[in-house]
Amino acid sequence: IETNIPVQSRELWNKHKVKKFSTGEEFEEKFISHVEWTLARSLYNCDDLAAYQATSQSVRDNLVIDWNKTQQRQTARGGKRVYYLSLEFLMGRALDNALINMRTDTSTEDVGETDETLTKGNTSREMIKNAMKELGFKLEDILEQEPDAALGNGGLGRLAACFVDSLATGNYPAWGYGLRYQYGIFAQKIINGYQVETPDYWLNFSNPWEIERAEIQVPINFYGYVDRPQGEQSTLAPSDWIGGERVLAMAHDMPIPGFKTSTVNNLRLWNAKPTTEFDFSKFNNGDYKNSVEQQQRAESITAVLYPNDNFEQGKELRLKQQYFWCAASLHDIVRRFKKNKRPWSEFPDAIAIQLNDTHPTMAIVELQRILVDLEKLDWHKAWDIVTKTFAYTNHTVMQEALEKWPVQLLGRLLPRHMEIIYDINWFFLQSVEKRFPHDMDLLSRVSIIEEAAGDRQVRMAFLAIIGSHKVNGVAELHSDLIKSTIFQDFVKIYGANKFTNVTNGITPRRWLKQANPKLAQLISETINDPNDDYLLDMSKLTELSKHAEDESFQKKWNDVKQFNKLRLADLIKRLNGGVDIIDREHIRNTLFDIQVKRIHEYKRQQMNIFGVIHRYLEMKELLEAGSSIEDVAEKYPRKVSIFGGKSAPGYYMAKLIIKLVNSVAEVVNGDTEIQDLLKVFFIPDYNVSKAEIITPASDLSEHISTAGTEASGTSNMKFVMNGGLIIGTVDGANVEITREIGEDNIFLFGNLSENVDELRYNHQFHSSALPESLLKVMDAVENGAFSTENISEFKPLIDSIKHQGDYYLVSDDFESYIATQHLVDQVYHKEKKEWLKKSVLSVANVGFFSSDRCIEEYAETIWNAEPVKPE
Ligand code: NTF
Repeated sequence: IETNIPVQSRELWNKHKVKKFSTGEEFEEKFISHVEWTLARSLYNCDDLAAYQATSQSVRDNLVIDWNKTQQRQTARGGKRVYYLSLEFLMGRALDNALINMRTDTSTEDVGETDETLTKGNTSREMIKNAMKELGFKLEDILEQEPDAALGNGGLGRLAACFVDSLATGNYPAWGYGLRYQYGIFAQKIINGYQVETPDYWLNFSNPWEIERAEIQVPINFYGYVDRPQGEQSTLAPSDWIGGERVLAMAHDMPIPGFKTSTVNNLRLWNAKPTTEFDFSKFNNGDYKNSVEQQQRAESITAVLYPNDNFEQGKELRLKQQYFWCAASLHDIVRRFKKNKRPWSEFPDAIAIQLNDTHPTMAIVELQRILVDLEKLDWHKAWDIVTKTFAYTNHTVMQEALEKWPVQLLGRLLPRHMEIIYDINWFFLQSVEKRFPHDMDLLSRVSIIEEAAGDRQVRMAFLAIIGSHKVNGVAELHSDLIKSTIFQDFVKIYGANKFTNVTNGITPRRWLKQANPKLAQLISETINDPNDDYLLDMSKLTELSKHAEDESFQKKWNDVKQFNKLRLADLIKRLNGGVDIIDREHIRNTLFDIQVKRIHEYKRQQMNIFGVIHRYLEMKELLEAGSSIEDVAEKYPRKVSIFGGKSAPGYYMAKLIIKLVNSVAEVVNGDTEIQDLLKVFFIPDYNVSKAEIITPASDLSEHISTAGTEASGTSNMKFVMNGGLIIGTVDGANVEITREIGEDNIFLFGNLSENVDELRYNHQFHSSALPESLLKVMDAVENGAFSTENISEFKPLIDSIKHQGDYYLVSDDFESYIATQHLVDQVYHKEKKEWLKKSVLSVANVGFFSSDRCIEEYAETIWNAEPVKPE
């Protein structure tokens, strides 16, 4: 590896080499030096926030040492590098995760010896917890000081976060590339039952986890025009793009520690800055204010994350974000490649780039531009390199989420890229025409340019397929669906081998060890794995099966669940203004039924709340008919129905669902007649750190999307990993979860995806009778049973089912949903041993859903990349 330091000086460098702390005492020393030097504070003004900052800085120092060594090692070994391009990384908090993953031992590379005790599962966390105590702080309180890094909307962004954890853990030379938004996903407040969005200015107190790389600044152009040498007509020839607006992309790096390895990878996030160039003509015209304002406009590019999940809005600033990020990342990747002076043809052997959905599709076009315009490669040679480098992951089949950009907008913002897209399309359509002559319909169906009446649009998914060598879906059912629906023609053109499946996964470090320390401890004791090796090899969990029916083990298992339910009850009390709605006395016999995820009609939170209303009405009817409360409890035993999730700010129906949940909660929780048999709560501001409390506390969680709409889902995996059972439709990864854990251990219901088209057709053309149970619920809602001021407030929710074709098929699945909920009640309350057995068996067989398995599959079948292990 190159260096500017003269040979005779290097010895001195080695003599003063920085060292990691590896004992509690060394940590304490570090901590205090950060309080004094980094924060310029002291013993007399170190509050919890300062203690969090100093702890994080100290831990970061350790990570940076390993980060540097990892980068040197990966460069020296020269293996294939993987780049994961994602517009969202929903990281959550970093400190606790670092404490769990980090190795405090001085790595074997330089010292050649390791302190055995420090390589054990949880030792570094325990050590720091004790040291913090000695310093006068409680680790748990310190961890609470950290704001979530909420740079994502939901599943897609959280998947990226789990993937970078697994990439580091598997020792892959892999970087994530994203944007450093100043505002993450908005914070959700619930005011009078309505969602209110407030800005999430997460960088308020400086972020100890980022390393600002002021020296890495990439100029990025927008607008302008294209210039070609005199007489050159062809757009295929090297061309000059004369940009009209220029901003700088500045790098910020976040160290990503692997678990039980000294590999620390990098997540590079770009921040937009004005250039130092100054418009002197404006200035000279006395327009100083305007010329400064124009400069400031640059910062707006990375100001805010677009808050839509499974929906694309098509705003110019969003396209600017996408290109800004793609161009900066590719510039960085190409610069690193060029250092090695390898021929361009070896680019795909050195580099794999994974596109997380179509958001980074412009990277395909940008690489082609770099190769043709700047590096002067022949068009076809360049295109061969491009397609061998990229692979694309699709995360949805829903039309409203598929990206399309107006040709007019794209051509104005990125004129050279628009030419290149036309040329890509031209060669592609020519090849199609050759294989399927005279099929004009096919040509117009697969064209990158959609020629709809009015404005022409660029179909980003098609561009991503054409520019990639592999396309994958995120669960088996979904990967089959994309082949038979939205990408059907492309299967015909490229053959089925280009399309593959990699079922999603989650990291067991955060979602088991960190979120559920009690369960993790019980597991490691039970399977006799004191060093937590099962977190790397989840097949070890199958050992648990042996104990599934052992009564004393079941008791311990249940105790952990009750502990976690109490922890959630505390959170709910705090969020409810200190008012406790959960009867702690009976918490063991209270079923916690949870649905937390983005609010979306396709995810059917409306069906869940209709189910709650149905239950409530039935209970009231029984009481009115003279039943005793004991009799009611017999049929409708204790239950807390918990909701949580954000709606996109402009999504009217989703916001109405939130309001309905809160209105129902108010009525039900305030009804003393039903005593404590039913409670409803909407958890405001659902995010990663709340999920870490909520997930371990579920008895039952709901994954009830209309069949064929949820590509995978990942919270389903999290709940199962924490011993919760699932009520769900035959959709997304629920199918594989069923296969892995066994169909006896999951409550499936509802119509299958192959029947959805026909059911929708029936709704459109025959007014089919709605089930009694649902009509009863709708009547109550329509008659204002849950309305406060405006009786017809919830009418749109009813109408969409009754009069607008019931697109999400609530009426078709409602009865089987209610019947299945009834079965759940029976098993939970009457057959507790059966329930606990199902819970244990679920965890025993959840191993497949570790994101480590996903990453191995991507590495083997898509990237052809190998780990680079520390010696
Ligand atoms: C989401 N897609 C899907 O809706 C989830 O089912 C899936 O688990 C995650 O991706 C992760 O794969 C999107 O957010 C998007 F953008 F594609 F619509």
